[in-house]
Amino acid sequence: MSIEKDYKSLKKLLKNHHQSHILAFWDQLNEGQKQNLLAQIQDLDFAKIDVWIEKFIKNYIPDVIKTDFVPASSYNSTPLGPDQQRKYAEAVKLGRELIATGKVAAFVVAGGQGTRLGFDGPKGNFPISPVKNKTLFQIFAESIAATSKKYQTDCPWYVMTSPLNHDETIEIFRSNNHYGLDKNNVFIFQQGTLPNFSPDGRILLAEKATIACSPDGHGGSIVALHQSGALDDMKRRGIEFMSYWQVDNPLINIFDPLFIGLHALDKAEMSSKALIKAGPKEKVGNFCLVDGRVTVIEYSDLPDELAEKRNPDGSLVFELGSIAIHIINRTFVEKLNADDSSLPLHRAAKKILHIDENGNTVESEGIKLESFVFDALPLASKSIILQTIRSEEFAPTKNATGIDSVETTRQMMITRAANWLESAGVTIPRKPDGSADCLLEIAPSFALEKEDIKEKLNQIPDIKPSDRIYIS
Ligand code: UD2
Repeated sequence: MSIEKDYKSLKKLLKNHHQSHILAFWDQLNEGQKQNLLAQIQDLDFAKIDVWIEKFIKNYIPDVIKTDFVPASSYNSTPLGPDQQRKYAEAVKLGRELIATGKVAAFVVAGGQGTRLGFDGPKGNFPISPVKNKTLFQIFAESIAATSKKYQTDCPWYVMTSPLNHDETIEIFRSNNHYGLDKNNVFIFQQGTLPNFSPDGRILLAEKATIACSPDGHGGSIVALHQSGALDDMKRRGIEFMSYWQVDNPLINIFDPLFIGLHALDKAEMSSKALIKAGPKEKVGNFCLVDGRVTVIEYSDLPDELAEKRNPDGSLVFELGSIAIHIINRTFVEKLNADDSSLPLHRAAKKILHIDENGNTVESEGIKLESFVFDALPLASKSIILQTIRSEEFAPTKNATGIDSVETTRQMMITRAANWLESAGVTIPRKPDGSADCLLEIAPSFALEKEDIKEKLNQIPDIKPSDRIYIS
């Protein structure tokens, strides 16, 4: 069909859906721009968009949180009693076997915008390590390489990007020689996007020939894993489990035999790690049981009186926080795609850059829609939760300063390194407040867990106050 014919039919379609303004600048566009804009319009699913506009914009009523939910139960970070001790030991053995036989892949979601950090470019390229200034991607890559070496296997790595940062991410991996990994074992793929809306339900334009879109949330990974061919690639390699984490957390223990083993022993389809929340309103999801199914209720959706509710011993009733670390079965994601079980959308009112009716760029409040991967948990036939220890595994870099910032993450990396060394018998100089009086960094190739240090004590130098020490 010619451009003009397409234009006419799409103009009619847009009129029927009250979105005619998308073609307002048509006469000012060159041929390439016209084709490009028509292709974007053709990609939009107006039947769904009409429903979203009704549900999330015109008649928006915040989801009523069901009152009949209770806190979810979990495995403790260390076994409670001899039976559990035996089970944990069995799980670790099984987890190690699954890693060694190439059944587990690494999967990081890195498609977000990272607006809060104020860093230009993919967040994975943010330099974070306290001594060597390694980037998040490099730390993950070195952990994956060290695991592959330890277990004498190839651990493939799947990296989800979005159209916002895909090309840059590819270039970062290429120019860093895939951080020494075999590039055939690194699969970088893009998630989808959803259009942005004005508060009165119009689809916004980013430019005269470009519809304003945002990544469709980390829940978009379920469909993107399928559409990108990542699931097929996993199947071909014999991968059964994905170890899922977020790009902002350098303390992640990507291949944790205990977590993988418990998940597999309990025949779960999607499982989670949790930590005890630092306070009632910590910005992490809350693990609950809704109709008997493990469900995450986001911090912003948990009513204050429930968030503050305490047990007689003073602990929070909803104390289990979600830190977005999961084991997900490949077959579970295949099933969700085969059944077309799309995850629910969530609405976020945010400042959005777009052009106004005169073609001028403006920033104003609009509506973004996204899905969350944890909404797949209630769809899993079985889901377990394993508690972990904050100082061991969770230090998200979300903000430039303050809570969950570059500074707190670096400090937690030093603290963990100091704790690991000290538990192996190394003397760490400490400040009066108990924090390490030195900058420390342990390369993943040296130790993936604290037990790895004991065998290498002779390679560790004396550590004096104010030292900067990199142990590799
Ligand atoms: C997320 C969780 C929160 C808690 C916290 C732990 C949500 C809604 N909340 O909060 O419960 O677990 O993390 O740190 O998830 N991403 C994509 N594509 C997207 C959007 C995000 O790949 O379209 C990635 C992003 O690159 C990052 C991760 O998802 O790795 C989390 O995104 P975030 O920083 O926006 O999540 P946050 O802090 O709201």
